[in-house]
Amino acid sequence: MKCFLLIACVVVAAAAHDGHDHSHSHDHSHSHDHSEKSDQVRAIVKLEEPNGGKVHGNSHSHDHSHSHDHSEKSDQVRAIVKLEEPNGGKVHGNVTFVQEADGKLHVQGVIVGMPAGEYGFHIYEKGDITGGCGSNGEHFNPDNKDHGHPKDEERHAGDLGNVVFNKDEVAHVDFWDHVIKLSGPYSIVGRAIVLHSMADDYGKTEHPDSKRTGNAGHHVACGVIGYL
Ligand SMILES: [Cu+2]
Ligand SMILES: [Zn+2]
Repeated sequence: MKCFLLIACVVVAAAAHDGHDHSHSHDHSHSHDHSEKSDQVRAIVKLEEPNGGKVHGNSHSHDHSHSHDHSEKSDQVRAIVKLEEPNGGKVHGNVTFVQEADGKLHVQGVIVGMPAGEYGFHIYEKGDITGGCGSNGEHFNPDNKDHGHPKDEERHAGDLGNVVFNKDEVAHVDFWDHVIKLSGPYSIVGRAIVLHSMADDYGKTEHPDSKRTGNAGHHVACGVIGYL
């Protein structure tokens, strides 16, 4: 997310992207384009002026060659999300995602503002937070599975389990996930992450919402994941 000389800055998010790459080799025939809604890829953005609103920074134009730069880090893909509670709530935090060489995604960050306890932490299919934290669709679920524990075979890709807040209302998030990625059909970039009001039951209870949402209550804080 770049904020150079801007009053407000944004993450452009995939609102309804299925992650598939439709590469047509027959470029001559476009007459059927967009006839089906399913091929339509859309995005949305919510512009906001950050707290304090102090505009600063310089727009560096690194137009010279970077070909030899980042020789060690060039394969490392990273993303970040700033979680916020809508309407001035106190829950907030930053979480980063680093794609490791073994394919696992390292999820690391700090979230503050919830009483001691466990709270569901999930990726949602849409990056639409125009309606607060409630407009981002369902759990990201490209394989059409039931809700589950992150270590289960049967789980939504977006099921990251619970985060644990201590008595100081701080959660130190630090784990690896083997399903979500930062590119391809399991990419979480452009989608929303949500912190719930209750613990995720991992799809293991008789509650009617258990297999769909983990019965984790409402959406307290959220943010849209963007490349770092
Ligand atoms: Cu959820
Ligand atoms: Zn789920």
